[in-house]
Amino acid sequence: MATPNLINPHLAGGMIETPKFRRPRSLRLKDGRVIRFPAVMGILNVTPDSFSDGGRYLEPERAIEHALAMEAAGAAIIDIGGESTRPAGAAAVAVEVEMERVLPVIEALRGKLTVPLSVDTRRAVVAGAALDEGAAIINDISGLRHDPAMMALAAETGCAVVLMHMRGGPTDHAGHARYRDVVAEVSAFLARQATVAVAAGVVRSRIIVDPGLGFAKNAQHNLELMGGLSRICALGYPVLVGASRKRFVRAIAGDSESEQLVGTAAANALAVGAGASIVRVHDVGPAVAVVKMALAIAKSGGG
Ligand code: HH2
Repeated sequence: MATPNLINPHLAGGMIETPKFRRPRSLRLKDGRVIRFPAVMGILNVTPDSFSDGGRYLEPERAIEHALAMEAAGAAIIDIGGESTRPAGAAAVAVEVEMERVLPVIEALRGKLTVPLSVDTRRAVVAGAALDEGAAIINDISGLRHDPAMMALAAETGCAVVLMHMRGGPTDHAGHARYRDVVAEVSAFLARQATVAVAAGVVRSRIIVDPGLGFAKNAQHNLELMGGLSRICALGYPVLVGASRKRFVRAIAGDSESEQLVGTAAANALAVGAGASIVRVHDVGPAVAVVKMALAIAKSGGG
């Protein structure tokens, strides 16, 4: 008979059900390539104004070089974006500008890069052109809601999608950071949006969900989402976590380069420990080591 554990009721042998989930092992893309989890996604911002690396990879040659370096360092996905979404009121770029930034780089990487490319965009024309050039994943910070054509594009092409939670748009999301229970509200949104996507024809096994750290969330919300990540993982979709160098990490761990790196590493280790499948990072090499270590602990059978 189960003996109630009076110190921690959650350990009361079988009396209280805690959510059970297993991290998905992998995701198979339409072209047959497989992403094994947990995986590191390397950030390639082809922008002049991204919050931490704006301007560094605006030249196509430098962007291409950086993508290949991130692959060599162990990135399993390269996420290319041509529009900054930083919270300090990022300026929306014209669709032509976004295309001019990302398409030549995607085209140049075809045949050179073996890992899949995701395109970080809210616009269906950009995503469609990127998929035509060889991208395999749409990473849409609006969760396929900003552009009415995005859902149909994802369904028709059979690509993988990242559905991220946010409220408002890139310029005004900070004003929407109000929740009663941020973990419950974000989980409910992600579950609902994934269901909507499946109903629209998006391949269920190619949906990745993302709590959207820093998007319509203050530091406390981000911390609560990190602390409650296993509840989001329990939805059953691979979970992507983008904590890299974000403001809440810098506010807590410190603003120097090494403090940002270590703060990001701590967040990523805990994310993988909680069941996350993908960490989105600027510094791929350190993140690969962190993921290996966190996975080894998670698989140890201890505890
Ligand atoms: N964060 C940023 C951009 N895209 N996509 C997903 N799925 N999740 C995230 O957390 C996420 C994202 C913001 O970071 P960054 O790309 O470094 O900056 P910027 O938007 O200024 O280019």
